[in-house]
Amino acid sequence: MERFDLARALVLEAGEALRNSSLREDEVGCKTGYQDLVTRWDRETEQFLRRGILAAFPGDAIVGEEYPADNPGTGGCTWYLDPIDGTTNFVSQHRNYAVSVGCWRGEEPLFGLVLDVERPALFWAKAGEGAWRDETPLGTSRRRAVPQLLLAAPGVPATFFQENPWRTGALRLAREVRGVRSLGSVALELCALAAGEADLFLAVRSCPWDHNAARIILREAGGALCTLEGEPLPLDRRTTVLAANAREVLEAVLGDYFPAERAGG
Ligand code: 2AM
Ligand code: CA
Repeated sequence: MERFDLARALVLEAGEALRNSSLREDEVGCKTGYQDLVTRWDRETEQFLRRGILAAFPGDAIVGEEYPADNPGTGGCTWYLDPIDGTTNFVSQHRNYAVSVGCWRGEEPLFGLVLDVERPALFWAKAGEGAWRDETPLGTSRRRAVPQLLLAAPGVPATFFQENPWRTGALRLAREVRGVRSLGSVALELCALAAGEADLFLAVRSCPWDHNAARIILREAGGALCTLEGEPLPLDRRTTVLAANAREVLEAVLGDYFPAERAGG
């Protein structure tokens, strides 16, 4: 089986198990604090994905949220796994969470899959072949002027409330766009841009497993991403993320709202 077909089968099976799951309070644990949760389903789902991938492609490397990246790999491909993106939503709502699987060969994107588990809807893209939600082709919105744009911001406290170097620009942007929405899932919010249902995305902290699948989908749908310094998004470390429905919108917002950061100041 090819990597994409394997990934699709694993993601759908993981989603089925999560849809049927129930969670007791004593199965919810804290990582860095009470706002940073992990459940037995995060761990079991990541183990399920890891086992399936390594059984078929033992030389591949895996970077997942819940377990250390212990295998550097010999196959040249790296998989980025978030077993549950939106764990807080999983715990509190049992909806608005995703299974996210991205596969890269070095710096070259291969494919990304993001399953909106409860909808259910599978967002997917193979590099160079467009972006899809199930069987429907996706494209970003045509909105260009800031007052027309809907801003998706998954991490409200970190982006707008806590001190950070981008806060002044983020607050002004939030005031000047059409509206701000926060679903609480980096992967689903980037896919919302791919589907034309939001126009801008801002996160001051996002990890490789959060965005390395959805960024492929967004690029294939016509969108663009970079860091708040205007650099290409790194693959392998936590980063800020600015994403837009089009490259020209990304450049304009970066220049207007985050110019000092871009100049390195
Ligand atoms: P998670 O559900 O996999 O933890 C919510 O704010 C979004 O940001 C979710 O996509 C969440 O992913 C992610 N997130 C939560 N805490 C984070 C952190 N400390 N660094 C980076 N991303 C985080
Ligand atoms: Ca997660």
